Amino acid sequence: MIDKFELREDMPVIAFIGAGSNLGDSKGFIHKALNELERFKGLSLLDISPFFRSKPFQAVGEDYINAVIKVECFLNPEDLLSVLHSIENQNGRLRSTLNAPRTLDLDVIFFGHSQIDSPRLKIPHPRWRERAFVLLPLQCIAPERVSDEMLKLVWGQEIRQIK
Ligand code: PH2
Ligand code: MG
Ligand code: MG
Repeated sequence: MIDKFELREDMPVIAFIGAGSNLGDSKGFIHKALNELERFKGLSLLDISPFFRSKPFQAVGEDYINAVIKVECFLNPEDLLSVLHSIENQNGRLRSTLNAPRTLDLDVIFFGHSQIDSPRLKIPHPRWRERAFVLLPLQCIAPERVSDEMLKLVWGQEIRQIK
């Protein structure tokens, strides 16, 4: 798949990816995503947060497992999104209704400090500040991106670190 993409080896960008799953072997799907990301030539895995378990937020189904992944990215953001979609698809992701339970969801939270607002991609992720399942894992690997003020606003969302 990498053949389609132009690598920008001169200008890698640090990106953060939110991973979530609430269907099937959730931890297994996130581990598989990490393996896929690691093998991918246009990305290097820099860090992974602990895993967190949380109640579905504005969604239904089983509890979610969530984590945030830090990568060095040699792709443009649109291509990164395509890579994430293909990893989701390989892991049985079906797209039925909005926020339906899913085997694997990989969202770009940040792409460096870029702000992108295209029909296909919005970066930073439009709802990252509203979600304890993004803020708590992110704080573990990028504390400079998360303030106490932000954490106060998600206080009350049911979430706990599991590993
Ligand atoms: N993802 C959603 C909607 N709600 N809730 C939790 N706890 N974790 C998620 O990853 C999540 C969610 C849409 O992508
Ligand atoms: Mg999502
Ligand atoms: Mg998504």
